[in-house]
Amino acid sequence: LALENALRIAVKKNEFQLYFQPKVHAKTHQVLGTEALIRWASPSEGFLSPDVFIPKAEEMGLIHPIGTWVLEQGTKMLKEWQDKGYVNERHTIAINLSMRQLMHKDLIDIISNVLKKSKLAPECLELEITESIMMVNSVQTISILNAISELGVKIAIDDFGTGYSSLSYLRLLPIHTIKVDRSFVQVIGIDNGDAIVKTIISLGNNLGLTIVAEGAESPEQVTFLTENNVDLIQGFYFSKPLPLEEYIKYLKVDR
Ligand code: G
Ligand code: G
Ligand code: MN
Ligand code: NA
Repeated sequence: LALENALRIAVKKNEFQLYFQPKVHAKTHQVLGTEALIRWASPSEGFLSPDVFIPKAEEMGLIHPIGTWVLEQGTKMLKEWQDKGYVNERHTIAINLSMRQLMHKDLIDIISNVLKKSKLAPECLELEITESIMMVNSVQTISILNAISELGVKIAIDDFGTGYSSLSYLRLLPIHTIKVDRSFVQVIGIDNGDAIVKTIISLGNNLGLTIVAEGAESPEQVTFLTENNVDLIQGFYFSKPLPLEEYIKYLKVDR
């Protein structure tokens, strides 16, 4: 109950912050995109992980105002970085969508509105949906994803490889990117980890998808992923998620 009250206050007072984690081009290490990750330091509850408060916000229906704020703030920030020349016009921002957000009747209007308001090119916005959501392969999911795609917005499958879902959705739906789950990246060099990662990458490449590897922490992992033709790498090896000012500093460093 304390958490619920704190969350209601947090929405009212807007106690949230976005952090940004770079996605770098594997071959050149150029920063080509960022993932926006919400953070909440509650005056009463302290720092809480989104793993804890996002499911709570879903239960309470508060995910919608929170999710809309993330979309507004994220698109606004990226447009500002583009206008200031910190990043180029093709730099993307990835924003996570929960199940309830995806199913919300106003989602398409909300996305159109934030694009209009921010003046961000739709192609620069990527929405991350977990593979487990794709398992609910309903008519509704398909029509929502098609509508998002028709706006020009890209769709990424987050935590790819962990959802045990049928692969047929990759062919049937407007998917642009797969994000190789970090549990696979972590087993590079261990047992059959290499074979699994190579297989996921070639699956993605054969389907013409952009492949992002998540959770790369070591130089060995980065080398392996690059040699095996991953497009983009995201992970602590390059940077942890950073608050706005630090992320801008990161962008300004020549690489
Ligand atoms: O950033 P971190 O590893 O703490 O994120 C934990 C989980 O919270 C991840 O699964 C991530 O996708 C999710 N998450 C982070 N930010 C957001 C957000 O803005 N919206 C939603 N729906 N999930 C988020
Ligand atoms: O579920 P999702 O992929 O959206 O979660 C993203 C989260 O993964 C980020 O919040 C971030 O904290 C975490 N993350 C990003 N890079 C690394 C990494 O290299 N190692 C670990 N352990 N976690 C990472
Ligand atoms: Mn994600
Ligand atoms: Na993930």
